[in-house]
Amino acid sequence: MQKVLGIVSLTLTFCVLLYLVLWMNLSEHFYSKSFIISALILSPHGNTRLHKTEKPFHSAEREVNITPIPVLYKKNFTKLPVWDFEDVYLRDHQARKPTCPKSLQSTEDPKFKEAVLSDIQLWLYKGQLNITEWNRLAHFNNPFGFMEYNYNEVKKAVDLIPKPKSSILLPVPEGSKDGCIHCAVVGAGGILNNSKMGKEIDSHDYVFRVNGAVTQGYEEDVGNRTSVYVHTAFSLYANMLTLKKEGFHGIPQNEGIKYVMIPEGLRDFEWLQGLLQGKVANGSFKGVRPLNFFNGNFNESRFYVLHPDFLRYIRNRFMPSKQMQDTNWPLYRPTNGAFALFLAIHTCDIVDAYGFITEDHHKYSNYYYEKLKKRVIFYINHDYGLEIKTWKKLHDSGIIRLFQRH
Ligand SMILES: *[C@@H]1O[C@H](CO)[C@@H](O)[C@H](O)[C@H]1NC(C)=O
Ligand SMILES: *[C@@H]1O[C@H](CO)[C@@H](O)[C@H](O)[C@H]1NC(C)=O
Ligand SMILES: *[C@@H]1O[C@H](CO)[C@@H](O)[C@H](O)[C@H]1NC(C)=O
Ligand SMILES: *[C@@H]1O[C@H](CO)[C@@H](O)[C@H](O)[C@H]1NC(C)=O
Ligand SMILES: *[C@@H]1O[C@H](CO)[C@@H](O)[C@H](O)[C@H]1NC(C)=O
Ligand SMILES: CC(=O)N[C@H]1CO[C@H](CO)[C@@H](O)[C@@H]1O
Repeated sequence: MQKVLGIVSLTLTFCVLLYLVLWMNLSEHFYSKSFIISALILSPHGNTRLHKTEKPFHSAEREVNITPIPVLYKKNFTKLPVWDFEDVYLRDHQARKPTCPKSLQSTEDPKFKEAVLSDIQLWLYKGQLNITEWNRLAHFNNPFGFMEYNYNEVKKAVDLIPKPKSSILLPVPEGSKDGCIHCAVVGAGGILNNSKMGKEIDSHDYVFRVNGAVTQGYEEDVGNRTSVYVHTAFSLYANMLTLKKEGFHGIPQNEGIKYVMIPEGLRDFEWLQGLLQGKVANGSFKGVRPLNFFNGNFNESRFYVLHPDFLRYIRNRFMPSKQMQDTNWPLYRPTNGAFALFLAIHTCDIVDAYGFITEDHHKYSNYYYEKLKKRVIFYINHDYGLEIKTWKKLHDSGIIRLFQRH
């Protein structure tokens, strides 16, 4: 038996190598230097050390007549493939420059300072996706890129996404005394049950919420304001169906609210096309009218879609999981709450996190809005142990303040 397994795995390895060699030859006209798969080395801090080539990835000479690269398939890789341009991200020249002396961006924490890119491109919108960009992003699995997808399908959707008037999600509030943006990010953790944190949460300049952001009936514990609502197509759709009796009658509607979508996979691009054109034409949400979920409060100028580069940067530099090293690698991604928290870290100066997972999570219910205590459900596509450690570390190093109970 072992012998057979050995032969099978050898053969598989050989096939993958052969495929890569062939593919490298095919794609040589894109990259002067062929890519190298290097091992992803996780430092104890959680940062990623990646092999880098001497040459930057974008090179302007090869813009003419290029076509999308041949499709790469997740199942041809037994662990996360790491390309030499893995850790290269789009940057935003118009990124916010904090005016706040106490901004978390000016932390002395050496590990954080080394990892953070304060001008990382946050948003994906029309015109950004051309073939050069596609051929870079098609190397990364969703939601970190477009591996296995079709250029025309994704491009059709991306080219409908309105370009934000400004890269800056949240302005420094008028009349601010310290020039700082104070944000609360509220996860759904059961730790908030009976916490009486509502007033404190609402006293921030801005309140981020995510997924099933039920507030009605839980105001004392979680507050009632929402300034930024972070979601995926699935989280909107599923929470609307399942959380009605918990008081989730629709997504938050506060005046001026900003909606931020995490494009999780192809179905999100299908959803986006439906949102911006009327009805979803294909896929899991076929026939759905996404606009209905916004109860007439949808406004293109307050709608944002996160860029796959931002999501990959968060995974690579702050939340690389051991799961990326096994065959289930394509499943792993940080939770929507994690992306929301890192979005706040990149758009606010002072960030307080509530309802995020802690070491003592077994003491609390899974979600704050549950009537009966339920254990925290660990889904295979997330690494909860890593999230616990990450929030604790950010708290201990003074980057964020994490709500904990003892
Ligand atoms: C492709 O898009 C990227 C990112 O938006 C941009 O930097 C680059 O100049 C574009 N290339 C072409 C040929 O339009
Ligand atoms: C939140 O609650 C406060 C006080 O209970 C109320 O004055 C305010 O209108 C509520 N805000 C929203 C957005 O519901
Ligand atoms: C989506 O539907 C349209 C029209 O029905 C069709 O032309 C297109 O190929 C479909 N795309 C996918 C991905 O199925
Ligand atoms: C959309 O939001 C912007 C910015 O808040 C506002 O100026 C505009 O009037 C809104 N449009 C509609 C149709 O509500
Ligand atoms: C919420 O907290 C109250 C008071 O501590 C407790 O009685 C209740 O069981 C908790 N609910 C859940 C779902 O854990
Ligand atoms: C080299 C190799 O194994 N290629 C395979 C990658 O996955 C696709 C789709 O499943 C197959 O068609 C290829 O043969």
